[in-house]
Amino acid sequence: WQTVKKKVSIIGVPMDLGQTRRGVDMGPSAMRYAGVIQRLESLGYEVDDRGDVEIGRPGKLDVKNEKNLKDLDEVVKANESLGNAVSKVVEEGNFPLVLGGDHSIAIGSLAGVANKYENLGVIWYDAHGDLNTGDTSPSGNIHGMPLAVCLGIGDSSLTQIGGYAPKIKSENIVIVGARSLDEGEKELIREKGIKVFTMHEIDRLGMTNVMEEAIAHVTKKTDGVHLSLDLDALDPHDAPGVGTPVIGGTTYREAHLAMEMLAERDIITSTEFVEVNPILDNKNQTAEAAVGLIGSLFGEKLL
Ligand code: 6HN
Ligand code: MN
Ligand code: MN
Ligand code: MN
Repeated sequence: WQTVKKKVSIIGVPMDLGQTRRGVDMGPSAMRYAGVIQRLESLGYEVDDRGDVEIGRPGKLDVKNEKNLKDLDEVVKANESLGNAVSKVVEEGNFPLVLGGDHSIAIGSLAGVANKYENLGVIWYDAHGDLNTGDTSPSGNIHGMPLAVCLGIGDSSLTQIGGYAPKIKSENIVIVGARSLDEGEKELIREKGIKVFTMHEIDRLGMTNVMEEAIAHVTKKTDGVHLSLDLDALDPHDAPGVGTPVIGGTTYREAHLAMEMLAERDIITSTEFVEVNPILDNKNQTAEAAVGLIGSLFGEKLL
């Protein structure tokens, strides 16, 4: 009964230089080990695993430069190659599924997809806004900056990855699950009028209404939607293997509901699952949660 579906191309990005907790480079392996390929194949997809993007090793770990951008050169280089790899997948008509790696890799994913659409929408499912720049970041960690970078805000070596900027417009973004925002990020959200569903709205309205509104928002003026899913959006109880856990997150079930609603509406045209850190995990629980969510996003149903 299975119908012919789009081919899914997997790209692993063992990137850990966008932050300072080692181990997130093992995220792609952990999700492969948790059966991501078999999961998609069992849903009737043809899966083509393109292996991993090469990540440079810095001479000294966590080098912070005068720009407050740690390991900038390596992060730029890796995201340029990721952008090229993703761009190729889209040109071949396949669906890009990017496995991270820390969230700095969203810069490369979006560089590879955004110029294939007139107006790309983005759902940023995350505890954080990832809207810092070197000027506002408390950490200098580039994984806290990719959404700003894709809006064209930040150091030009980052915003110009893929050779164009900006990748997306602020009106086509929705952040879901936020509960930790730095001052500069709050200012940017207000200034740009970025739509944010914090945990408060999720508690108050329920995930069903939040996702209805989020989907309406990102589909209004767009011709494609990228889902950037940071596992730390889930509560640390359900996803302990992440580098920057924040208490009070969405439950395992709420996250599945969100994915199931996206599958029903069939709006997602590319995605990445990031921040799985097996060293901080509990018996691969977080990678398994990620693979379960990927299953739901690709249409898995119990009956
Ligand atoms: N992430 N806002 C903090 C920072 O250092 O900029 C945390 C960022 C976390 C980023 O989880 O992808
Ligand atoms: Mn993030
Ligand atoms: Mn996060
Ligand atoms: Mn499910």
